[in-house]
Amino acid sequence: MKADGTEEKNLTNSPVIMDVQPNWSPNGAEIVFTSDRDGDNEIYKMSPDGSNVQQLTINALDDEYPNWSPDGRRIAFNRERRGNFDVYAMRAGGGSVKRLTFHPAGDGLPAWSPDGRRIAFASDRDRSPNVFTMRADGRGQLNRTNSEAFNYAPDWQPRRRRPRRRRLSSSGIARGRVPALTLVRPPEAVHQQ
Ligand SMILES: [Ca+2]
Ligand SMILES: [Ca+2]
Repeated sequence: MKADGTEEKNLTNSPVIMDVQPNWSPNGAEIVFTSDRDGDNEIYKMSPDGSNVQQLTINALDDEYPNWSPDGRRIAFNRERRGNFDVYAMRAGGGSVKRLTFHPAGDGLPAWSPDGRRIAFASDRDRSPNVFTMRADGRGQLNRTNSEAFNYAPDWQPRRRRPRRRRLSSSGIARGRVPALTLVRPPEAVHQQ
């Protein structure tokens, strides 16, 4: 649909199966999304008009919450294996899947930083859900919110041409040397273990 909410169009035309979590490619040419059309959640992509649907993951595990890297080359997502959610990334065309988190707690809802060098994600490894960041290769995982309150579903503030300040700006989020993180998704988006 248009940005103002008009001209809504069903792109996937699937009455029973669930197609959710759409995320645009940086160049606007494709949309990646999650669907359970083959029996469990997989990552797919398609053209903005709904054509050219391509399946990117094929397995018996739940693959969800795809998020496109700013350079368009990788897609981060979370995968559940035996009740353990972790963040993975793969090539935008599928394949070259790399696991980025290995903690037994729930790790998911990845979001690339605008410069593509870091990935924010939610994890409940410190008891309650918090927003973490890591480098794109999975190293350097840091708890950014460090709170007993629920913090999840991170997103990054888009880069401005002339940023006045480079800090985390959302309320309740620690300040650091990374662009602003905001919390955008509702509580039910977090997987309960
Ligand atoms: Ca799957
Ligand atoms: Ca995990």
